[in-house]
Amino acid sequence: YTDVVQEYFDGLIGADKRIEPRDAMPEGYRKTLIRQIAQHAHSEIIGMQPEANWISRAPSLRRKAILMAKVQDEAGHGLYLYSAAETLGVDREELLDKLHNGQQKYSSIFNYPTLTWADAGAIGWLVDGAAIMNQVPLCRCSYGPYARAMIRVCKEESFHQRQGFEILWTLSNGTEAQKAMAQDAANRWWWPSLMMFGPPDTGEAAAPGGHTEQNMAWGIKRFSNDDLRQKFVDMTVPQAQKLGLTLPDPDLAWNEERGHWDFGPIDWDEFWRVLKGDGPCNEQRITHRRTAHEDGAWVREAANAYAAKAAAKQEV
Ligand code: FAQ
Repeated sequence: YTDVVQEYFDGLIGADKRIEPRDAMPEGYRKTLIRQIAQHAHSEIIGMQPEANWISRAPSLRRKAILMAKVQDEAGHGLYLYSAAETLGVDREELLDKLHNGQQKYSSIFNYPTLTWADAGAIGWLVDGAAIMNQVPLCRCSYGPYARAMIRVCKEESFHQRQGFEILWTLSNGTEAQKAMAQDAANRWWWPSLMMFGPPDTGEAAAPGGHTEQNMAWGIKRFSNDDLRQKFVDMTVPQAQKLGLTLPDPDLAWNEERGHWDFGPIDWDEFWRVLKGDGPCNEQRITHRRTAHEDGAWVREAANAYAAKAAAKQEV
Protein backbone atom coordinates (compact mmCIF):
# COMPACT_ATOMS: atom_id res chain seq x y z
CA TYR A 1 0.00 0.00 0.00
CA THR A 2 2.73 2.46 1.02
CA ASP A 3 4.60 1.92 -2.26
CA VAL A 4 1.44 2.61 -4.23
CA VAL A 5 0.77 5.79 -2.25
CA GLN A 6 4.34 6.92 -2.66
CA GLU A 7 4.34 6.27 -6.41
CA TYR A 8 1.05 8.11 -6.94
CA PHE A 9 2.23 11.02 -4.78
CA ASP A 10 5.65 11.21 -6.47
CA GLY A 11 3.88 11.25 -9.85
CA LEU A 12 1.77 14.26 -8.86
CA ILE A 13 4.74 16.13 -7.36
CA GLY A 14 6.93 15.28 -10.36
CA ALA A 15 4.32 16.70 -12.74
CA ASP A 16 4.01 19.82 -10.52
CA LYS A 17 0.33 19.05 -9.89
CA ARG A 18 -1.52 19.93 -6.69
CA ILE A 19 -2.05 17.45 -3.86
CA GLU A 20 -5.66 17.70 -2.64
CA PRO A 21 -7.16 16.55 0.69
CA ARG A 22 -8.70 13.47 -0.99
CA ASP A 23 -5.27 12.30 -2.20
CA ALA A 24 -3.23 9.79 -0.26
CA MET A 25 0.02 11.37 0.89
CA PRO A 26 3.09 10.27 2.84
CA GLU A 27 2.82 10.86 6.58
CA GLY A 28 5.92 13.09 6.60
CA TYR A 29 4.37 15.43 4.01
CA ARG A 30 1.13 15.67 5.98
CA LYS A 31 3.00 16.32 9.22
CA THR A 32 5.26 19.02 7.83
CA LEU A 33 2.30 20.81 6.25
CA ILE A 34 0.37 20.73 9.51
CA ARG A 35 3.45 22.14 11.27
CA GLN A 36 3.95 24.94 8.75
CA ILE A 37 0.29 25.87 8.19
CA ALA A 38 -0.42 25.83 11.94
CA GLN A 39 2.64 27.98 12.62
CA HIS A 40 1.51 30.32 9.88
CA ALA A 41 -2.08 30.50 11.25
CA HIS A 42 -0.79 31.14 14.79
CA SER A 43 1.43 33.94 13.44
CA GLU A 44 -1.55 35.63 11.83
CA ILE A 45 -3.58 35.74 15.03
CA ILE A 46 -0.69 36.50 17.41
CA GLY A 47 0.37 39.09 14.82
CA MET A 48 -2.83 41.02 15.52
CA GLN A 49 -1.51 42.05 18.94
CA PRO A 50 1.39 44.42 18.16
CA GLU A 51 -0.67 46.60 15.83
CA ALA A 52 -3.88 46.34 17.86
CA ASN A 53 -1.84 48.13 20.53
CA TRP A 54 -2.13 51.30 18.40
CA ILE A 55 -5.79 51.15 17.30
CA SER A 56 -7.01 53.30 20.20
CA ARG A 57 -4.15 55.78 19.71
CA ALA A 58 -4.01 56.06 15.91
CA PRO A 59 -3.49 59.74 15.05
CA SER A 60 -6.75 60.24 13.10
CA LEU A 61 -10.11 58.62 12.51
CA ARG A 62 -8.97 57.64 9.00
CA ARG A 63 -5.82 55.93 10.34
CA LYS A 64 -7.87 54.20 13.01
CA ALA A 65 -10.37 52.81 10.49
CA ILE A 66 -7.57 51.57 8.22
CA LEU A 67 -5.66 49.94 11.08
CA MET A 68 -8.78 48.22 12.39
CA ALA A 69 -9.47 46.79 8.94
CA LYS A 70 -5.86 45.64 8.63
CA VAL A 71 -5.87 43.86 11.98
CA GLN A 72 -9.22 42.28 11.11
CA ASP A 73 -7.72 41.01 7.83
CA GLU A 74 -5.06 39.20 9.86
CA ALA A 75 -7.79 37.42 11.83
CA GLY A 76 -9.33 36.40 8.50
CA HIS A 77 -5.98 35.02 7.32
CA GLY A 78 -5.77 32.97 10.51
CA LEU A 79 -9.22 31.54 9.77
CA TYR A 80 -8.39 30.51 6.19
CA LEU A 81 -5.19 28.91 7.43
CA TYR A 82 -6.80 26.97 10.29
CA SER A 83 -9.36 25.73 7.74
CA ALA A 84 -6.56 24.71 5.36
CA ALA A 85 -4.86 22.82 8.22
CA GLU A 86 -8.15 21.07 9.07
CA THR A 87 -8.24 19.55 5.58
CA LEU A 88 -5.19 17.53 6.72
CA GLY A 89 -7.22 15.83 9.45
CA VAL A 90 -6.42 17.95 12.51
CA ASP A 91 -8.79 19.86 14.67
CA ARG A 92 -8.60 23.63 15.21
CA GLU A 93 -9.10 23.14 18.95
CA GLU A 94 -6.06 20.87 19.05
CA LEU A 95 -3.92 23.39 17.16
CA LEU A 96 -4.93 26.21 19.49
CA ASP A 97 -4.11 24.03 22.51
CA LYS A 98 -0.66 23.44 21.04
CA LEU A 99 -0.15 27.17 20.55
CA HIS A 100 -1.25 27.88 24.09
CA ASN A 101 0.97 25.25 25.69
CA GLY A 102 4.03 26.14 23.59
CA GLN A 103 4.14 22.93 21.51
CA GLN A 104 3.71 24.91 18.29
CA LYS A 105 5.42 28.11 17.28
CA TYR A 106 4.46 31.42 15.75
CA SER A 107 6.75 33.80 13.89
CA SER A 108 9.63 35.29 15.87
CA ILE A 109 8.74 38.78 14.62
CA PHE A 110 5.66 39.15 16.80
CA ASN A 111 7.72 39.01 19.98
CA TYR A 112 8.92 42.59 19.51
CA PRO A 113 7.09 45.58 21.01
CA THR A 114 5.34 48.41 19.15
CA LEU A 115 6.65 51.43 21.05
CA THR A 116 5.43 54.31 18.85
CA TRP A 117 2.89 55.02 16.12
CA ALA A 118 5.69 54.69 13.54
CA ASP A 119 5.88 50.99 14.45
CA ALA A 120 2.47 50.50 12.82
CA GLY A 121 4.09 51.86 9.65
CA ALA A 122 7.24 49.77 10.01
CA ILE A 123 5.22 46.58 10.51
CA GLY A 124 3.20 47.21 7.36
CA TRP A 125 6.23 48.17 5.31
CA LEU A 126 8.78 45.62 6.55
CA VAL A 127 6.86 42.78 8.21
CA ASP A 128 4.10 42.57 5.62
CA GLY A 129 6.74 43.18 2.93
CA ALA A 130 8.73 40.17 4.16
CA ALA A 131 5.53 38.13 4.52
CA ILE A 132 4.63 38.81 0.86
CA MET A 133 8.11 37.84 -0.33
CA ASN A 134 7.78 34.55 1.55
CA GLN A 135 4.14 33.92 0.64
CA VAL A 136 3.94 34.70 -3.07
CA PRO A 137 5.89 31.49 -3.86
CA LEU A 138 3.55 29.64 -1.47
CA CYS A 139 0.70 30.39 -3.94
CA ARG A 140 2.44 27.67 -6.00
CA CYS A 141 2.86 25.32 -3.05
CA SER A 142 2.08 21.69 -3.88
CA TYR A 143 -0.75 21.44 -1.32
CA GLY A 144 -3.90 22.84 -2.99
CA PRO A 145 -5.82 24.28 -0.02
CA TYR A 146 -2.74 26.10 1.31
CA ALA A 147 -1.77 27.43 -2.13
CA ARG A 148 -5.29 28.75 -2.77
CA ALA A 149 -5.53 30.40 0.67
CA MET A 150 -2.26 32.21 -0.10
CA ILE A 151 -3.67 33.94 -3.20
CA ARG A 152 -6.14 36.02 -1.25
CA VAL A 153 -3.78 36.46 1.68
CA CYS A 154 -1.09 37.88 -0.63
CA LYS A 155 -3.52 40.35 -2.22
CA GLU A 156 -4.44 41.66 1.21
CA GLU A 157 -0.82 41.72 2.38
CA SER A 158 0.11 43.92 -0.61
CA PHE A 159 -2.45 46.44 0.51
CA HIS A 160 -1.09 46.22 4.07
CA GLN A 161 2.44 46.79 2.85
CA ARG A 162 1.42 49.95 1.00
CA GLN A 163 -0.48 51.33 3.97
CA GLY A 164 2.65 50.83 6.12
CA PHE A 165 4.81 52.56 3.53
CA GLU A 166 2.32 55.41 3.39
CA ILE A 167 2.38 55.89 7.19
CA LEU A 168 6.18 56.13 7.08
CA TRP A 169 6.08 58.36 3.98
CA THR A 170 3.87 60.81 5.86
CA LEU A 171 6.08 60.72 8.97
CA SER A 172 9.33 61.03 7.05
CA ASN A 173 7.97 64.07 5.22
CA GLY A 174 6.77 65.58 8.50
CA THR A 175 8.41 67.42 11.38
CA GLU A 176 11.90 66.56 12.66
CA ALA A 177 10.32 64.63 15.56
CA GLN A 178 8.16 62.63 13.14
CA LYS A 179 11.15 61.83 10.93
CA ALA A 180 13.10 60.68 13.99
CA MET A 181 10.19 58.47 15.01
CA ALA A 182 10.10 56.84 11.56
CA GLN A 183 13.87 56.31 11.62
CA ASP A 184 13.76 54.77 15.10
CA ALA A 185 11.04 52.32 14.01
CA ALA A 186 13.02 51.32 10.89
CA ASN A 187 16.10 50.80 13.10
CA ARG A 188 14.24 48.47 15.44
CA TRP A 189 12.29 46.43 12.86
CA TRP A 190 14.93 45.91 10.16
CA TRP A 191 16.93 43.02 11.66
CA PRO A 192 13.96 41.13 13.14
CA SER A 193 12.30 41.36 9.68
CA LEU A 194 15.31 39.69 8.07
CA MET A 195 15.03 36.92 10.69
CA MET A 196 11.45 36.17 9.57
CA PHE A 197 12.82 34.16 6.64
CA GLY A 198 14.24 31.61 9.07
CA PRO A 199 17.75 30.38 9.82
CA PRO A 200 20.50 30.54 7.18
CA ASP A 201 20.78 27.72 4.64
CA THR A 202 24.34 26.87 5.63
CA GLY A 203 26.97 27.62 8.27
CA GLU A 204 27.10 27.45 12.02
CA ALA A 205 23.71 29.09 12.64
CA ALA A 206 21.83 26.81 10.19
CA ALA A 207 19.01 24.81 11.78
CA PRO A 208 20.09 21.33 12.85
CA GLY A 209 17.65 19.10 10.97
CA GLY A 210 16.29 22.02 8.92
CA HIS A 211 13.35 21.41 6.63
CA THR A 212 14.36 23.31 3.49
CA GLU A 213 15.79 20.51 1.38
CA GLN A 214 12.88 18.13 1.96
CA ASN A 215 10.29 20.91 1.64
CA MET A 216 11.76 22.03 -1.66
CA ALA A 217 11.68 18.44 -2.95
CA TRP A 218 8.01 18.29 -1.94
CA GLY A 219 7.22 21.56 -3.69
CA ILE A 220 6.19 23.26 -0.44
CA LYS A 221 9.09 25.72 -0.42
CA ARG A 222 10.08 27.10 -3.82
CA PHE A 223 13.09 29.11 -2.62
CA SER A 224 15.52 28.69 0.26
CA ASN A 225 15.45 31.00 3.30
CA ASP A 226 18.60 32.87 2.20
CA ASP A 227 17.34 33.35 -1.37
CA LEU A 228 14.10 34.93 -0.17
CA ARG A 229 15.95 37.06 2.38
CA GLN A 230 18.21 38.42 -0.39
CA LYS A 231 15.18 39.17 -2.60
CA PHE A 232 13.63 41.06 0.30
CA VAL A 233 16.76 43.14 0.90
CA ASP A 234 17.00 43.93 -2.82
CA MET A 235 13.39 45.06 -2.92
CA THR A 236 13.48 47.05 0.30
CA VAL A 237 16.71 49.07 0.06
CA PRO A 238 15.41 51.28 -2.80
CA GLN A 239 12.15 51.77 -0.88
CA ALA A 240 14.11 52.96 2.17
CA GLN A 241 15.98 55.39 -0.08
CA LYS A 242 12.67 56.76 -1.37
CA LEU A 243 11.49 57.22 2.22
CA GLY A 244 14.74 58.97 3.11
CA LEU A 245 15.34 56.45 5.88
CA THR A 246 18.66 54.77 6.67
CA LEU A 247 18.72 51.02 7.26
CA PRO A 248 20.75 50.16 10.38
CA ASP A 249 23.47 48.17 8.62
CA PRO A 250 26.87 49.74 7.86
CA ASP A 251 27.70 46.81 5.56
CA LEU A 252 24.77 47.42 3.23
CA ALA A 253 26.33 48.00 -0.21
CA TRP A 254 25.40 47.34 -3.82
CA ASN A 255 27.48 44.49 -5.21
CA GLU A 256 27.83 45.06 -8.94
CA GLU A 257 29.28 41.63 -9.54
CA ARG A 258 26.48 39.72 -7.76
CA GLY A 259 23.78 42.12 -8.88
CA HIS A 260 22.50 42.17 -5.29
CA TRP A 261 22.78 44.23 -2.13
CA ASP A 262 25.36 42.86 0.31
CA PHE A 263 24.31 43.03 3.94
CA GLY A 264 25.98 42.50 7.31
CA PRO A 265 25.79 39.51 9.67
CA ILE A 266 22.49 38.69 11.34
CA ASP A 267 22.46 38.07 15.09
CA TRP A 268 21.32 34.44 14.98
CA ASP A 269 21.80 34.07 18.73
CA GLU A 270 19.01 36.61 19.16
CA PHE A 271 16.82 34.66 16.71
CA TRP A 272 17.23 31.34 18.54
CA ARG A 273 16.74 33.08 21.90
CA VAL A 274 13.43 34.57 20.73
CA LEU A 275 12.34 31.16 19.38
CA LYS A 276 13.07 29.56 22.75
CA GLY A 277 10.71 32.04 24.42
CA ASP A 278 13.18 34.67 25.56
CA GLY A 279 12.21 37.60 23.30
CA PRO A 280 11.02 40.98 24.60
CA CYS A 281 7.30 40.10 24.40
CA ASN A 282 6.93 36.28 24.24
CA GLU A 283 5.38 36.07 27.69
CA GLN A 284 3.00 38.98 27.08
CA ARG A 285 1.81 37.68 23.69
CA ILE A 286 1.00 34.17 24.86
CA THR A 287 -0.59 35.31 28.13
CA HIS A 288 -2.81 37.75 26.23
CA ARG A 289 -3.73 35.03 23.74
CA ARG A 290 -4.62 32.51 26.48
CA THR A 291 -6.74 35.09 28.29
CA ALA A 292 -8.59 36.01 25.08
CA HIS A 293 -9.29 32.32 24.47
CA GLU A 294 -10.60 31.78 28.00
CA ASP A 295 -12.73 34.94 27.82
CA GLY A 296 -14.21 33.66 24.57
CA ALA A 297 -15.25 30.28 26.01
CA TRP A 298 -18.87 31.37 26.41
CA VAL A 299 -19.08 32.26 22.70
CA ARG A 300 -17.88 28.78 21.70
CA GLU A 301 -20.29 27.17 24.18
CA ALA A 302 -23.21 29.23 22.87
CA ALA A 303 -22.32 28.42 19.25
CA ASN A 304 -22.14 24.70 20.07
CA ALA A 305 -25.47 24.81 21.92
CA TYR A 306 -27.05 26.62 18.99
CA ALA A 307 -25.62 24.12 16.48
CA ALA A 308 -26.86 21.19 18.58
CA LYS A 309 -30.37 22.71 18.76
CA ALA A 310 -30.42 23.37 15.02
CA ALA A 311 -29.29 19.78 14.33
CA ALA A 312 -31.96 18.38 16.69
CA LYS A 313 -34.65 20.44 14.94
CA GLN A 314 -33.61 19.07 11.58
CA GLU A 315 -33.89 15.50 12.84
CA VAL A 316 -37.54 15.98 13.84
N1 FAQ B 1 9.92 32.33 13.55
O1 FAQ B 1 14.16 24.58 8.46
P1 FAQ B 1 13.47 25.88 8.60
C1 FAQ B 1 2.50 36.91 8.90
C2 FAQ B 1 11.67 27.58 12.74
S1 FAQ B 1 4.03 36.48 8.30
C3 FAQ B 1 9.72 31.21 14.29
O2 FAQ B 1 13.84 26.98 7.70
P2 FAQ B 1 10.80 25.79 7.44
C4 FAQ B 1 1.76 38.05 8.25
C5 FAQ B 1 10.98 26.53 11.90
O3 FAQ B 1 9.62 26.43 12.20
C6 FAQ B 1 4.76 35.30 9.43
N2 FAQ B 1 10.21 30.00 13.93
O4 FAQ B 1 11.87 25.64 8.61
C7 FAQ B 1 1.43 39.12 9.19
C8 FAQ B 1 11.76 25.29 12.28
O5 FAQ B 1 11.37 24.87 13.58
P3 FAQ B 1 10.55 23.48 13.85
C9 FAQ B 1 4.25 33.90 9.27
C10 FAQ B 1 10.92 29.95 12.78
O6 FAQ B 1 9.46 25.52 7.99
C11 FAQ B 1 2.01 40.36 9.05
C12 FAQ B 1 13.18 25.84 12.45
O7 FAQ B 1 13.04 27.23 12.72
N3 FAQ B 1 4.57 33.36 7.99
O8 FAQ B 1 2.09 36.28 9.81
C13 FAQ B 1 11.15 31.07 11.97
O9 FAQ B 1 11.24 25.00 6.25
C14 FAQ B 1 1.72 41.41 9.94
C15 FAQ B 1 14.03 25.60 11.23
O10 FAQ B 1 13.64 26.41 10.11
C16 FAQ B 1 4.74 32.05 7.79
O11 FAQ B 1 4.63 31.25 8.70
C17 FAQ B 1 10.61 32.30 12.39
N4 FAQ B 1 10.79 33.44 11.70
O12 FAQ B 1 10.91 27.33 7.03
C18 FAQ B 1 0.51 38.94 10.24
C19 FAQ B 1 5.03 31.64 6.38
N5 FAQ B 1 11.88 30.68 10.91
O13 FAQ B 1 9.17 23.72 13.34
C20 FAQ B 1 0.19 39.98 11.13
C21 FAQ B 1 4.98 30.16 6.17
C22 FAQ B 1 12.13 29.37 11.06
O14 FAQ B 1 11.26 22.40 13.14
C23 FAQ B 1 0.82 41.23 10.98
N6 FAQ B 1 6.12 29.49 6.71
N7 FAQ B 1 11.56 28.93 12.19
O15 FAQ B 1 10.57 23.34 15.34
C24 FAQ B 1 7.28 29.29 6.03
O16 FAQ B 1 7.44 29.71 4.90
C25 FAQ B 1 8.35 28.48 6.70
O17 FAQ B 1 7.78 27.74 7.75
C26 FAQ B 1 9.55 29.33 7.22
C27 FAQ B 1 10.53 28.36 7.91
C28 FAQ B 1 10.27 30.01 6.06
C29 FAQ B 1 9.10 30.37 8.24
